[in-house]
Amino acid sequence: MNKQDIDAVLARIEATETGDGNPRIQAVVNRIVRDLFVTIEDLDIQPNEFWSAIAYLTEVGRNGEWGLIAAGLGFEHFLDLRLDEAEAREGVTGGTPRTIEGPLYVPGAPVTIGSARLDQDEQPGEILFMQGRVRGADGQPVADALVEVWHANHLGAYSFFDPTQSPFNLRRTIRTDADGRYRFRTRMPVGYSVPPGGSADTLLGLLGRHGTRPAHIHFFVTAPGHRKLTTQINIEGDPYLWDDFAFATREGLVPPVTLVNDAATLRAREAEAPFYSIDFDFDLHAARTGLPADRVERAHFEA
Ligand code: MBD
Ligand code: FE
Repeated sequence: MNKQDIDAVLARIEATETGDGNPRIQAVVNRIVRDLFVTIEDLDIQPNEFWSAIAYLTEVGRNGEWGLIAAGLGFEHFLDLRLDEAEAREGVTGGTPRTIEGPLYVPGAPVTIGSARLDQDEQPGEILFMQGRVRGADGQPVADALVEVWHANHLGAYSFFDPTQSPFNLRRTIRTDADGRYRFRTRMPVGYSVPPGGSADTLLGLLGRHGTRPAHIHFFVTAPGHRKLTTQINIEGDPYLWDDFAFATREGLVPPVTLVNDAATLRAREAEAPFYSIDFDFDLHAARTGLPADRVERAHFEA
C-alpha cells in the first residue's frame, strides 16, 4: 500500500475517537499503531506472522516474562539513558551511576540497622562481605539511608522465583548507621540466565542471542532529601561482564574484589573460610523539583 492509503485508513480509525478519551493514551497508542502499520507494510508481514505474534504476546502475559523481555530487548537500559540525559540537562551529573532494576525485586525484605547477613539459608558459594557508605551530593555521609539489596545464589537463582530457597534469602534492607555506613555478609552470586524454554529464551534464540547476565548485586538506595538510586554492582572477571543480555554493566559499577585470608580477620568476621570483600560507596544526588521522577512505579511480584 502507498503512504497516502495508509494515512487514510489511520485517519478513519482515529476519527472515531471522541473528546472523552485520555489524550496521552490517544497520542501514544495512535503513534504505536501507525508505526506498526508501517512496519507491516514495509516488512510485508503476513497474517500468519501477525497472529503468531499475538499468540506469543499472550503467552508472555500468562507466564510473567515481560520484565525479562523488557530488559533483554534493551528497553530498560534505554529508559536509564534517557533519565541520565534528562538529569544532565538539569545539571545533575556524577554520583554513582544508575542501572536497571530488573524484574526480580521483591518488596518486604527484613530490615536491619548497619549490617545484615543475607545468606540465611545453608548454602554453598564463597563468602562475600560488602561495605561502604552512603553519601550525599555534598560528600557527607547519610545516616538512616535505606540500602535495599538483592541478588542470586551460587546457581544464579533468586529467592521467591526459586522455591528451593527460603523467602527473602539473599534479600535485605539495611539502614545506614550514624556514620552513613552499611555492611553485609553474603555469598558470591553467579550470573543469571533466563528460564530455559521460556518465552524470553525462545525470542532471544530466534534473535541469535544469549539470555545470560554477569554476576551482579542489585541496590535501591533511598534517603529523605535525596534522589532514589537504582543500581547494581558487577563482579569483575565474569566472562559476561561486558556481554550482559540486559545491557546493565556500566563504568563505575565494577568495584575491585579482594580475597581476605589472614586468620585474625577471618576470626574477627566469624568467617569459616577465606572470603571476598568489596568496598563500595553510594553517592546520591540531592532531591529537587524539576527533575524526572526517581521513584519508578512498576508492578512487583509480591511475597
Ligand atoms: C536479572 O537478575 C536481572 O537483574 C535482569 C535485569 C533480568 C533478568 C534477571
Ligand atoms: Fe538480577
